[in-house]
Amino acid sequence: MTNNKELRRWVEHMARMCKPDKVVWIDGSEEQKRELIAEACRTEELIELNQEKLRGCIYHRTAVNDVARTEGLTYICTSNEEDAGTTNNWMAPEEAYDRAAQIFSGSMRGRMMYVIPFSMGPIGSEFSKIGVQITDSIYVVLNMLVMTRAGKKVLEQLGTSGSFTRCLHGKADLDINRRLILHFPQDNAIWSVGSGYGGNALLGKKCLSLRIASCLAREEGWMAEHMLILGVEHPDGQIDYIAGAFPSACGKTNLAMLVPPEALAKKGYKVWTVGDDIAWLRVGRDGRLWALNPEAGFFGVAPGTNSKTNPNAMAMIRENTIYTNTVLCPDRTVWWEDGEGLPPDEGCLDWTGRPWRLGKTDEHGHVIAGAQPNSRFTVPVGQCPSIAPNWQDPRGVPLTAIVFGSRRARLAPLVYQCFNWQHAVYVGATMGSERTAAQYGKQGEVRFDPMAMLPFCGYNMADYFRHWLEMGTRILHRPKVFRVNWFRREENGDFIWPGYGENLRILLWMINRCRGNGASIKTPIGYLPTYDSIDWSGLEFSRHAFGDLHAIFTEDWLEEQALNKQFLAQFGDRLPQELRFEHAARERRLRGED
Ligand code: GTP
Ligand code: SPV
Ligand code: MN
Repeated sequence: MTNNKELRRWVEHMARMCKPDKVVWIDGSEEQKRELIAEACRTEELIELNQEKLRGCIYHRTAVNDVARTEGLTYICTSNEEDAGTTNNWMAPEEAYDRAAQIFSGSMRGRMMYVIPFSMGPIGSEFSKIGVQITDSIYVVLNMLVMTRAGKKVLEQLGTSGSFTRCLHGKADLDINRRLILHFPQDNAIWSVGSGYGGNALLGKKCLSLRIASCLAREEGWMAEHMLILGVEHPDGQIDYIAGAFPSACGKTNLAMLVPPEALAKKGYKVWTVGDDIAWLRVGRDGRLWALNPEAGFFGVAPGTNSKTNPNAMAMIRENTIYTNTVLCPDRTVWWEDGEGLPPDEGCLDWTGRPWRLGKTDEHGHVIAGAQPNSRFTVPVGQCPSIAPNWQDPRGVPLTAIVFGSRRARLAPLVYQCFNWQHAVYVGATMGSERTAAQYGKQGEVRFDPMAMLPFCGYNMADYFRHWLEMGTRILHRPKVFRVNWFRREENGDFIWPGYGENLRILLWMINRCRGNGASIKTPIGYLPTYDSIDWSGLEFSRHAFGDLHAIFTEDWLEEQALNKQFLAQFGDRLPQELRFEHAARERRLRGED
């Protein structure tokens, strides 16, 4: 299959350890894909969905304790513990290899070992990175075929001597007590065992394109970020590109596929999708910051997706889509909470495979969700109706603005603009967000998630802040940076802001600001929009509610300052001085001393 000696040796070596019945190279052909689907349907790893209503779609249920990334079992394995930093789990490389090897040993007996050569970024682009993933899961192979550019053409690109990230994955017995997700930045290697879920198992995604890539990016002078990328086209045809970092399940996919409200569409505004999860950022020869989406598919959250919230997503997931952990309806279609219409009364199975109907309760009277809250769809990027025609441009797209967004019931206002790059790095570094179903842990609890990268930065986070500051000095035309929160709530718990398509109004204010227009009010935390600086055409939204969205609760902010201080203290002397300075400056402004 390949003349790349290093690759052949590695695959042989891994096969000796895992002892599969057979090694199968993934070539990227339709024919091989069809055979794999047929095989997985035979063993019930997959269920074929209704081919009239959902052509080319398949369904998969994970093990019940394998429904989200397990950050507690995710490690950065560097010889020096300090290089992983306080926000990452660390394990010495020798110990990590040993422990995982024990689990991998013989774990593929009676199974196939699939070898998937893949490229993150367009094949052949000077910015792309090649990986090769070994796995014993057909479900993982099929996901990788969607999420990356995979197969023979990648081997051709790799040639006889090209280097690649070695990505070893095995389900083993899917026992959470024997699960490890290990990163070896010094060896350009990833070993993941014991999970078959998303970010734990599709190693091109968070493991390679963020954790390993962030290490490379720091050495090579670029950035690997947990960001969506979109383009806003103006009535005159000009397009502004924006990248946005939001923690998991906080709205990247939805914002990336935004459909303009009717009144704004009539004026000639359009939104183009470039990426929904990962952005690789580089300084271009023109001194601007350029963003590339290294992925080829979307792995999106299903619950909450419907034709009102995200019509583009609804249109793209009718074909060639892999559904994971949703409800399975009797006609072999799928359903999820806050999706389209109501599920049938009879014959539905929930994500665990048990009979289920809407409103079903457990022995304590709690409603049982039919779809796992982190259930997902996997779909090729090209199927998105709003996909930007230039999304595969190897250079990426030039950024006008960067957005940090998170989920806060009260503290953060709808939007504000950072004073400058250094202030923005402080705002990003101290971003708190309520935990979602995308990772294990107490839901709703606020945790710090700097630049939405807490679980994804492959090295010491203090050095990551330093890297952000340094990048700022290298970008001649720096994007302006904004902070948003679509999730502020009323006393009764309802969201104040309608969100989704209406978010375009906020993006337009940002772009205006970048062009030197758009009124604002200077506050201790940043520049806030005035009511009249927002285009309200087609939406009745009161001045009063707008005020509620932007109220700054000084007492709360001072409490937050104390938490920020505590959070930053863990980085000790490694924390850039600039952030301490920004912290003190905000404190003074909040206390009215500046
Ligand atoms: P990952 O794929 O985990 O990285 O998440 P993501 O950031 O792409 O999140 P996604 O867009 O899938 O949104 C997650 C949840 O937030 C979904 O249930 C959405 O319906 C909901 N959501 C997204 N945008 C908005 C918004 O503007 N307002 C409100 N209220 N909810 C939103
Ligand atoms: C996230 O959790 O941020 C995701 C899903 O995008 S996963 O691929 O599992 O990381
Ligand atoms: Mn994500």
